Amino acid sequence: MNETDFDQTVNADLNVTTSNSRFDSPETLELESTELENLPADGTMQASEGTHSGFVAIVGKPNVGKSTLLNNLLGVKISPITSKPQTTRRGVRGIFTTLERTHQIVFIDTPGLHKAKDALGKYMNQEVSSALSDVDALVWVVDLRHPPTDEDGMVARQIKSVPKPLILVGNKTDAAKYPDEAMRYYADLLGEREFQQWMLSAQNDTFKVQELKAAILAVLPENPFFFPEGSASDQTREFWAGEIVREEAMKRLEEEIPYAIATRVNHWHEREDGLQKIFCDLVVEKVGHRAIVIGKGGSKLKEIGQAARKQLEVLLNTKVYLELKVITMPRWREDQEALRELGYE
Ligand SMILES: Nc1nc2c(ncn2[C@@H]2O[C@H](COP(=O)(O)OP(=O)(O)OP(=O)(O)O)[C@@H](O)[C@H]2O)c(=O)[nH]1
Ligand SMILES: [Mg+2]
Repeated sequence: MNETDFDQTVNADLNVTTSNSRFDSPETLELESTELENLPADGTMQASEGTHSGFVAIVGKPNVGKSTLLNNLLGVKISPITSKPQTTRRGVRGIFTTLERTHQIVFIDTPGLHKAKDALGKYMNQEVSSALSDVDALVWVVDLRHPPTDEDGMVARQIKSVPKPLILVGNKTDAAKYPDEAMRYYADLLGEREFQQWMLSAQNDTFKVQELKAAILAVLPENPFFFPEGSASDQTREFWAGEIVREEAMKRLEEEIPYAIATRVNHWHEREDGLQKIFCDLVVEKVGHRAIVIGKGGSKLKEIGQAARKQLEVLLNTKVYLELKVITMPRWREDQEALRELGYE
């Protein structure tokens, strides 16, 4: 999309509606679960001879740049990115197949491993363990601006026992004062464990990120492809769009509120002229939070909605109508049923 196309689309209407009950949202609407691309071809894997493929988990503590790295490895926005820790909540797969159709990497972007305080946090850490339970290679991302913390120690302990090729990626070299020293501290946490190491800026070093991808391709075992060629992710388009809305909301909210927000796309309608009509709930935990998310005269919600719609329009390369509805689900982060309803299961 060029600059002119973009200008034409930003003026589309934005509808903002609000509500304060978890029961008055259109939860009963059926999700049209159209995949962003395609789901794994279960039982129909392409048994091409001599292909290499595998699952590669991207792990690390929160906020080190795992999702930034994934998006840049793929050149596609798969995962949300914010400056706030614990942005990624669910393991998300991003798929890369070489043009020659000889290799396929199924990356798994994982939530940051941390000391969980609630059921959501436990779910997030569980997502990391489950990603690690069946991988062919591991990428451990660390933040070279700082020496390791307890949380890095937790990650190192978990990955040390996984007997698969390990690549340690020291990230944020652009902003690190003592990257070499920091890298040595992180490497020390791995003890005698064998690993390759890379230092780069996931955000800026396009060339190095592609070199890293080549290094990952080189360690893939011989396997048939797990996903059809052309697949980009295993997420539904609804989940993916909800993540874009959550990203824009998290960026604009402070203190505990970003963590108490969830999003859920209830309905997605594609009009004949190509307009994508997306109806999304923004879930908060408290009535007080609801007021902040809406803002004076609806200003904050409008800002979130406009930014999310703009991003969706660019990423989908088409016009988008986005309707946001704020609903309150008290203590949803502690409520297993609510977590399931919100896609965290
Ligand atoms: N300076 C600098 N910042 C970076 C780099 N890579 C990522 N960041 C920033 O680090 C912050 C966290 O990035 P994410 O990609 O969301 O990190 P994450 O590890 O996925 O975080 P969680 O999902 O919360 O675990 C964002 O503000 C990014 O813009 C980098 O190479 N240099
Ligand atoms: Mg992330």
